[in-house]
Amino acid sequence: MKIGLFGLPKSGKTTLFNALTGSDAPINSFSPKVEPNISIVRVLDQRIDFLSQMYNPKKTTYATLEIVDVAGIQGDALRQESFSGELMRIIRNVDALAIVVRGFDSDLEGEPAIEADLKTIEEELFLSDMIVLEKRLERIKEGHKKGKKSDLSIAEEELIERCLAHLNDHPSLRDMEFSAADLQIIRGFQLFTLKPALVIVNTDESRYGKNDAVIGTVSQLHRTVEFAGNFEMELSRLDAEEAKLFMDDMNITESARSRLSTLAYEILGYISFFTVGSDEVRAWNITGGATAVTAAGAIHSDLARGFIAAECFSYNDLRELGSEKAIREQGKFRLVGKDYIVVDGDILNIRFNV
Ligand SMILES: Nc1nc2c(ncn2[C@@H]2O[C@H](COP(=O)(O)OP(=O)(O)O)[C@@H](O)[C@H]2O)c(=O)[nH]1
Ligand SMILES: [Mg+2]
Repeated sequence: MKIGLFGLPKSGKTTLFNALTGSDAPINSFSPKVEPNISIVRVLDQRIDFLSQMYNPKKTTYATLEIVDVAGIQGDALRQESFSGELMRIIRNVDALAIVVRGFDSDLEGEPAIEADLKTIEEELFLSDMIVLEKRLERIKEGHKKGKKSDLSIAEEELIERCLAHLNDHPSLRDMEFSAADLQIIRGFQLFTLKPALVIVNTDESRYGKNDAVIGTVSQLHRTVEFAGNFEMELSRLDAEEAKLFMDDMNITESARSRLSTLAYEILGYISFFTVGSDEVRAWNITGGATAVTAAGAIHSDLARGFIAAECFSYNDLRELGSEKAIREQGKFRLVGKDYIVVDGDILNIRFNV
């Protein structure tokens, strides 16, 4: 799961990157080159902690989150330079966008302008999608002129024209309806306005918790979360106990990383299932609504190919009843087929034969 921090220069993206990943990337750094900060972090999950204690495995593997922060160009550079093609290319590959907006006073820009900044960013994403679609359409049409025509290229042409028409009077493609075939084509374009997105209002200690009105407005468009970026960055450098004291002080109940991962799962529609044993306790991500055979495939393609059945019980039952033995005795241990829809917190053991 890859999340890209995206926002205007000096909105605190790198500060947040450090807060979320415990990294030490330079703040306020300008670089003529687009150098992404990339870090892979554990998705904190108390369920894995519990399972690891219970099974005492050789190895415990958490789900991971890859966070990408792109150092843009100097703050006073022209707007189109801040969103250079290279930056856009890096960000285009992420699974979800975390749009960062400045919610603190800045020496240069003054008071926060959360809604206006968000609008600027949305316009940028919109324009970038328009350009991608137009370029692609141009290429297809050229190909057609040269006689390079296929069912796929005809379908693409038709779909792109429909998208561009939609964008004529809509701010994004999010509210457009797509068939399964459309989606298959359009996925390859990695369009920004189709990517799951959340908004991070990056505020400071004095404003934290006082942005409810603007967050309410922004929430109508995107899932929104408020972080006190600088403060959270300092927190990430403390040990857990110290951090807890400061968090209580600010009324922060959960670390920034934990809140971001929860939201990311939500906007991506992901759920977790677990595999357990003396070798390894491990968390896996799949899309909600996925079947047991898809879950098996997430572990290894052989498990999907040779799928026979899955042994299944739920984390909550295990937590409540205390052991696998009790689960069996209470009739909570099930054998499910390939069409079983996996539920968040399922513990699976795939039986397979290849
Ligand atoms: N007051 C305050 N300043 C912040 C916060 N987050 C970032 N800044 C400041 O904003 C400036 C730009 O931060 P940086 O993380 O480099 O922004 P980026 O350009 O979006 O990566 C730096 O001077 C930071 O110290 C915050 O939460 N509160
Ligand atoms: Mg930066």
